[in-house]
Amino acid sequence: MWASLCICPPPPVTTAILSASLFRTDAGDVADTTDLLWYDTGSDGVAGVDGEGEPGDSGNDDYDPETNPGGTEGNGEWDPGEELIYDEGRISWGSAVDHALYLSWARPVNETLSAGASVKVIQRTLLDHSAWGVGLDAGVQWRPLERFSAGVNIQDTFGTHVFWDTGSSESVLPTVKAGAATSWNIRRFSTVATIAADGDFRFEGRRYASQYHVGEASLDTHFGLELMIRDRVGLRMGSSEAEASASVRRGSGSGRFTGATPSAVSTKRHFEKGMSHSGSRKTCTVIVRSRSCGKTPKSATRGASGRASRR
Ligand SMILES: [Ca+2]
Ligand SMILES: [Ca+2]
Repeated sequence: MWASLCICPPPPVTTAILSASLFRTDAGDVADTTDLLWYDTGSDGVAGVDGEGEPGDSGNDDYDPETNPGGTEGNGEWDPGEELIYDEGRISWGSAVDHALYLSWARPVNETLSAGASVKVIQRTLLDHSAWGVGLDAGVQWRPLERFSAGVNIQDTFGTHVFWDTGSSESVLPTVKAGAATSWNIRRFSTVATIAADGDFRFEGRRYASQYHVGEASLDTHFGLELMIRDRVGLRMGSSEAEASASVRRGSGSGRFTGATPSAVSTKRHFEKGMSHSGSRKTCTVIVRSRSCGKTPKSATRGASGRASRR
């Protein structure tokens, strides 16, 4: 949640940046159920009965290669609505691994606006099969005030297309993420408070799987509050898709609002180190080239790296 919230507003991009990031995620114990048997009842789920309005049924779901080739009952294929017969002996287990290479670019447009884009190449392995995909993310950030920023990020801008070795393909429809954050110093308690909110707008018919929906469009929201005390301990609370959470984090990341230098340096070291681990997710980021346009190069490096490493 916090990664998507970007609770620490990134500093303005004052340097043109090119970077490369490599992500790896994996999941074990993925069930392979392709050997399970099923009741070939048709999409209505009832043997000997013709469903109405079900895909391929048209009032008659009995499969016949000549008179009803679209029938789903007795066609020897597992169709939506047909019940699987659970048999543990027919289930095998494997793993799923995703690798994603991001090639990112960002640059300032003017004093308050910056823009960036990432091309992503995806290699996916699921059980005994693999796939390749490619996609594009693009975004803009607007920072009219020192302590306020807003941004829009269009993920999978043209749809991310994944092609499997089975000959099938799938695509991910674009997601529009829009958000804003503001921070202010509470000097009396040496604390920086940050409030952030963003929303994921999707157009893939998630309906009741989302928080709000109208037709094919849906919205999921994220809200967060962080209190960074003495630039050492961050107290966080918030909600993601209406599920509340809280955490404590150590160290800085919002030093921009308290002097910038320590956190900028520590973040720079982080990326110089090259790799971080978070559960089964690993990230490697390399700044390929940066061209200074003046102003705060350390902060700019930190921001561009952070932008490149989020997904
Ligand atoms: Ca039937
Ligand atoms: Ca069937």
